[in-house]
Amino acid sequence: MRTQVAIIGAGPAGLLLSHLLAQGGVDSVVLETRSEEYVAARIRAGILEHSSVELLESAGLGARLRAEGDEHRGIYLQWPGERHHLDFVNLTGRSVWVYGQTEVQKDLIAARRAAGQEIHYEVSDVELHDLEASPYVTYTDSNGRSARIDALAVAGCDGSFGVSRKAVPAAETFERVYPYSWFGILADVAPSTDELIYAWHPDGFALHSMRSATVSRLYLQVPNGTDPQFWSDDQIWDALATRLGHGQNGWKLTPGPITDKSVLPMRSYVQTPMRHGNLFLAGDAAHIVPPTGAKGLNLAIADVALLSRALVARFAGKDDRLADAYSETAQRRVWRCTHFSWWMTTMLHTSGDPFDAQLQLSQLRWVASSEAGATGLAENYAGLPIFL
Ligand code: FAS
Ligand code: PHB
Repeated sequence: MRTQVAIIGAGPAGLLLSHLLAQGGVDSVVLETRSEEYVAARIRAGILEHSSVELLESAGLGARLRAEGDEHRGIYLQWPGERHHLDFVNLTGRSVWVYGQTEVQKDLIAARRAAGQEIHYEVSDVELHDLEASPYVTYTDSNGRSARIDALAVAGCDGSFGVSRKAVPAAETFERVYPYSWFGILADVAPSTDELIYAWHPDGFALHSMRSATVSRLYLQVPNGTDPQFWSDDQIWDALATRLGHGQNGWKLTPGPITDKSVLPMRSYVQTPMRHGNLFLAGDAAHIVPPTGAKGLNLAIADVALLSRALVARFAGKDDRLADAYSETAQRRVWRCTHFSWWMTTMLHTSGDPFDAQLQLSQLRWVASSEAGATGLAENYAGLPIFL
């Protein structure tokens, strides 16, 4: 098989890249280890920042988002006895949208199918070869047959457990593992809030998010290694109620049937460079952020926006300048989002250390009371323009 770009991974990065390349007249083939059903159903991110929504709309992928998504002006910061709304639109003119990653993935799968995109699911033994000269990818297809794709470039969009990041020799890596995890639940109950509540509490962080008017998404800070089955539904709702301020100023958290439980470890990871010869990394293949800043999916989208422009210029316009600058350009945003996600995480998650607790509460009071502090959070959360 021959193509211009061999894309490894059919998550949001891989599928959006194939979509944007096709719009630029560049053909690609996508390889994915999992089944289409599995990839479509994975429960992950929930927030699209302003630039992501603009990009998806400009790519013709915004119809269902606008119809079924929910535009939010901002978030609430909560701590015992206090709750403050940060209005991103007043502060920065930019909003965010609640639209689950599963929905983005379904829209991308539908768009790629309609375009006749070649996606090979349930492949295995993917290996990258001759990346500095004439790259090719070998793999075993879903029928157990050996196969090969010759390409002009390879896009590593295979996430944090893929093969692409390991194909970059002498890569420099940066990692910070946090001493806690997120226990996430989906519940068939209307959200008890109109916008997200990020709550600091001595018992630990909690987040009230949502997926729709009838489905809530909530998270609890738990120790690493927590077994989701260890917590009863009542214990989960009790802890959420305590941490989110149930009963404070008449506010109530309404519990409901829990339909999914998962524990997500938290780490920051950045690998540089994001290019080696004709291999380009995008999304979780190159970086991981703790979900506190709602940046994971949005950063993948931003990488792909840059990479697609670079590869279209390279193949359609015979101009290598954007491709040569890709890693450095992408890393500026990667580190901005990595810092913001670390800052939100360390400000909101308790460590048990009383000195830390006072620092965290002081930060929260400053952000909630100072327009400069609130604007700083709003600018980063609602997101900076993709093409800085
Ligand atoms: P993805 O991991 O989504 O996709 C990579 C794809 O490559 C996968 O489909 C994988 O099967 C495939 N693959 C792997 N190895 C391969 C190989 N060798 N060959 C072919 N294919 C291969 N972000 C948030 O902002 N908020 C959240 O709440 C949040 N929750 C998360 C929960 C979990 C459990 C995880 C793991 C991540 C979460 N994230 C969250 C981050 C997440 O949204 C990622 O940022 C986003 O999925 C990145 O998209 P991709 O880069 O496409 O990587
Ligand atoms: C989610 O809805 O899954 C979500 C929202 C905001 C975050 C993390 C996760 O910071």
